[in-house]
Amino acid sequence: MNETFAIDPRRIHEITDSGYVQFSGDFACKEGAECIVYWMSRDQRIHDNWALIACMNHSIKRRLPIRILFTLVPEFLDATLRQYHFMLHGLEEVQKQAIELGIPFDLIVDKNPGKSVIAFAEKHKAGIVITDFDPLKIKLQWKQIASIGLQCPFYEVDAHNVIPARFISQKTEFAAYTLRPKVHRLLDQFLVPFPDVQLFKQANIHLVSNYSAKDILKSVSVRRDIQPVSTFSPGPNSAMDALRSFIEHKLEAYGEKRNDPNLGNVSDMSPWLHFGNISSQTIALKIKAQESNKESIDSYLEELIVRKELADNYCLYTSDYDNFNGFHNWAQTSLNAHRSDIREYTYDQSQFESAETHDPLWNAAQIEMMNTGKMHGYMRMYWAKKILEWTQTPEEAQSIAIYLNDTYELDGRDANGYTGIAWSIGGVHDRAWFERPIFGKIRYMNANGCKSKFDVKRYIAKHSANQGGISLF
Ligand code: FAD
Ligand code: FO1
Repeated sequence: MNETFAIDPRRIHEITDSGYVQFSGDFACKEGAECIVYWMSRDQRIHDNWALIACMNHSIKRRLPIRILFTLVPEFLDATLRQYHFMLHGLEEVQKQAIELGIPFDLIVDKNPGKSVIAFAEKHKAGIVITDFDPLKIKLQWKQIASIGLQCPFYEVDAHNVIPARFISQKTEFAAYTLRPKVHRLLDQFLVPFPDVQLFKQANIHLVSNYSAKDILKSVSVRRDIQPVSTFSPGPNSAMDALRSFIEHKLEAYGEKRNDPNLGNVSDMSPWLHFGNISSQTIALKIKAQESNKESIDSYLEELIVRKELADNYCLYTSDYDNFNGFHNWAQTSLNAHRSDIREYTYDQSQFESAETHDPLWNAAQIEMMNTGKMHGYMRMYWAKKILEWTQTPEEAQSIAIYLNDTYELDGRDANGYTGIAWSIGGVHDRAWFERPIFGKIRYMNANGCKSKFDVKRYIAKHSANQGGISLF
């Protein structure tokens, strides 16, 4: 095949030692190169992946084969066996799909990914290294190390957002209402069908899929007391199955029922979106094409595009996305004014972790997360806000919420999580509400509010400690 695929250059930035430079013109390539490397990280999939499509274009233009590299760190934020099990089984499938296209897929275990990509590029005489976009600090550090040592051009492609995060805004957006008009203005330019990469094939006869998740799991040093869950099966194929099932059975009533944690009338896409097993653009294209309830389609796309991409914007431009300093001034002032308010209840991290508060509704949410690896979205707001109410300081609350979220959620360690917790505890992307103890002007939520929304007793009964299912402790 010799014609290249269409890709919007606004997705692409060159990573230079003076930072990220909006791409223009053609990719430079190192002389005497023997391959093009896709350093895969956030977007763990072969299909509908703009970073891989960019590699294919340069493979075609320069007649150089692609190699995919995944650098596995033995520990990643608060990830446990649960998340590594999901990710590595997903990567087994990704490797198989790469090999179907004749693309070698290497997985290297190294606590310093930046260094291992430099060595890999040298070993395979890479002419270009392309990686995918990720706003988390840890990933920016990895790329910083790589960019210093790489002896070839290094590019980043936003394969995670429908509208590239670095392009849609150059600052922290105040709230959804400031980002939404930009999304709606640009959506037609970016919500476009993906090229079919099946047309791309590399002649590689001796490729074998030689990684087993089981073996690699032995080399990671993570907590193993938090078991894998059977509620979500990993990988791109399962992601597509779940999407089809959502469209068929739940999309119609999404608008009306999505906030009722007893009904589970949500897409459950977040674990696969987090690990990049499916692109939000693929989901958006399929949802938009449905002849379904317009209010449900609109509210789903609002969450999938505006809310999700607002989270990337927050983490990209607010390096304090995981701490108190990231909150708006009004929120910091207000929370500070209530630091010495009496807390009727206070719990420490381990009491929260073992769902031992006085509140059966909160405990049920914690148990749902520990048992299934995914707490219902409505309950996450209540869950985080109660941690603010039952800890001595907002800093402690945020740190406990992040720890629990990133330890037990399959979709944790994600821009959506840091932003969701900052929204709940620090009013980020929210407005000031009338003043009250402890919360100050941060939006308050209580069990009565939940009772007016859904059958709280039923939710508690379903997720109680002595309920059947995986043993908790
Ligand atoms: P659906 O309702 O089916 O939505 C589809 C997709 O839209 C989601 O997968 C997600 O990508 C996006 N989306 C939906 N709601 C939000 C939102 N509020 N913010 C950003 N994107 C959204 N999401 C995570 O992916 N990982 C987390 O760790 C996480 N932690 C959270 C913690 C708190 C305290 C709060 C308030 C929210 C958190 N969220 C997190 C956001 C949201 O709750 C989840 O994305 C959603 O519940 C995932 O389930 P779903 O895919 O079934 O959602
Ligand atoms: N990305 C990597 O490139 N290498 C890893 O070893 C790795 C481990 C990992 C474990 C749990 C988890 O939730 C995410 C992990 N990621 C890893 C990052 C992931 O691919 C996403 O890029 C980010 O977490 C989302 O921003």
